Amino acid sequence: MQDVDTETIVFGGGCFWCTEAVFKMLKGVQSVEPGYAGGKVANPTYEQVSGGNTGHIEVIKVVYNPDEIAFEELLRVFFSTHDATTVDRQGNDVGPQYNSAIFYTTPRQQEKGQHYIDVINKAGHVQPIVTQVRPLEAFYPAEDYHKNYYERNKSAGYCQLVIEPKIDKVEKKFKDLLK
Ligand code: MHO
Repeated sequence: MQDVDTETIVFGGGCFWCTEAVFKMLKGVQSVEPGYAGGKVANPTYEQVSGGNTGHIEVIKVVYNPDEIAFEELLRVFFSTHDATTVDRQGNDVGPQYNSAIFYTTPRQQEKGQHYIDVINKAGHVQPIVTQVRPLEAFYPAEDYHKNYYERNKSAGYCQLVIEPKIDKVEKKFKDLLK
């Protein structure tokens, strides 16, 4: 099957084990791949990125069919499942690799992403959203052992404490978007 109808978006929303697990649940999402983006170092390793000096952010590359799931719906799930108000951290995970970011691949995604943030920030009900909206320059896939991490390690402490609550939230809040 040719992928003529799909679009790609790259999201940074904290640890990519979490974001991968969440976005794999959604209908219209054809693939989710953890990796690194936003920095200057080519083909970085997890250890390099964890060191905090590569400029890279832990991200997922999401390939979706916009006829089955709207970009706005992906944005709703994205902003509901991570804290977009903290710089250089996501919960207990601290470092620039945990920054919130949208790496767009189309002008429409840029516009919709920025608009979504502007609306929330203008309403002023929460701390300002600090999500970076940037063009995707390069995506570097993560090492194989990061792929399907949640599926393969459900009993690990991090998965139970940090990832499972996000999964539960999506199951309840976004029933209509599930596979
Ligand atoms: N604090 C977590 C983060 C993992 S994530 C892929 C850990 O080091 O286990 O950044």
